[in-house]
Amino acid sequence: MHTWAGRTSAAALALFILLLCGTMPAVAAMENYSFVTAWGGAGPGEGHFSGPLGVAVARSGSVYVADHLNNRFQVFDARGAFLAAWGGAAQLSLPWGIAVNGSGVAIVSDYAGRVQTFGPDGTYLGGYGTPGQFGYPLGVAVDGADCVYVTDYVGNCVRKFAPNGTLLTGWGTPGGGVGEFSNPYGIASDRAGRVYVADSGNNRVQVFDENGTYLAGWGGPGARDGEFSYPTGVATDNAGRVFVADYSNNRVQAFDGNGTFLSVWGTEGTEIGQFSHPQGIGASGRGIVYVGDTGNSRVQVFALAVAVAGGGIPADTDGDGLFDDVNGNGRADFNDVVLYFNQMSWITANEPVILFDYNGNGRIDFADVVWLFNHL
Ligand SMILES: [Ca+2]
Ligand SMILES: [Ca+2]
Ligand SMILES: [Ca+2]
Repeated sequence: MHTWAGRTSAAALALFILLLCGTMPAVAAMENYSFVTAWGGAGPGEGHFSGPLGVAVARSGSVYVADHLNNRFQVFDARGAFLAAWGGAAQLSLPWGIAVNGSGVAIVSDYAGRVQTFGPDGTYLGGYGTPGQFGYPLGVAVDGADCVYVTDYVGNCVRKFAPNGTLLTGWGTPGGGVGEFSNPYGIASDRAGRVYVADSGNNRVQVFDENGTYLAGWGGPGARDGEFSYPTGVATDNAGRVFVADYSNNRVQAFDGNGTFLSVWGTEGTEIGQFSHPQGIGASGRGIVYVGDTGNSRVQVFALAVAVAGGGIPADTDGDGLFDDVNGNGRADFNDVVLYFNQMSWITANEPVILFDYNGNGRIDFADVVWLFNHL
């Protein structure tokens, strides 16, 4: 009798699972971003901010932040350790946008209408554009060829410069039509050479090729998925995702390069994962996002973690920013060590390495397996 009942239950369960699978509606892939770490706090000291605005990630992985009211920019490692602060009131007046080219040169826009460049040691090098050329240079981006793109917030246009500073082209006029702008704010370039502009006053993102030909656009005013309320920062990761700081909605949205909605996170507030009028945004790797959480005087970091070998979404069980629960079952245990050891190549190829590089040497290796085992 007992056996019969057990068989019936198993059969019912199997049937239930079949029915469940058969009737599950197709749901668009939605990505989940996890909080990794945050740093900052209000003030003039090293590692503190007074209105962090533009955020850029260098090829080295260093994170550059335009520290607006402190008239400087600061450099951090990928986890937020302070490396340097450069500029100062004699050199920068309320810096806004920032980008870093392939040689580690920082390109910084400021309220005085300048786009200035600084070497990897902070030395002032020169600039882009001529005095008075910009109404209000704001967003700065650099492409794979080290060409520089600048949005002009009041001129309602984009200008593109060669690495040597020669003006190559420009596009945009005031308005709400295709290719027109209303206070263009952030700008980003992806690996395919596409240029993304946060067209803040039109509550949309517009995409252009490297010569300014319009390719795509998405958005509209509102607070639903894919809508914006004054989008400010825009950034791309190495896999072509587009991240937008949605200023008045106090959130970040993620899209693919054609505007397909992938994810959204954040509400207004001061807690972890909440924002106060975020403006700057930078991205690196596959889904690692650095947000200039302006009103909270901090940078918050988020990353896309995906399931490893059929497990759940990996997680950080103790809040140190390292994902020790590799199989996503809610705890760090020996199964995580085994899975990690068996999937090192896959993790390297598919996960944000920063989350799984326990010993911080920049790669996934056996030393991390040992670290995870010892961490149990
Ligand atoms: Ca952890
Ligand atoms: Ca686990
Ligand atoms: Ca490692």
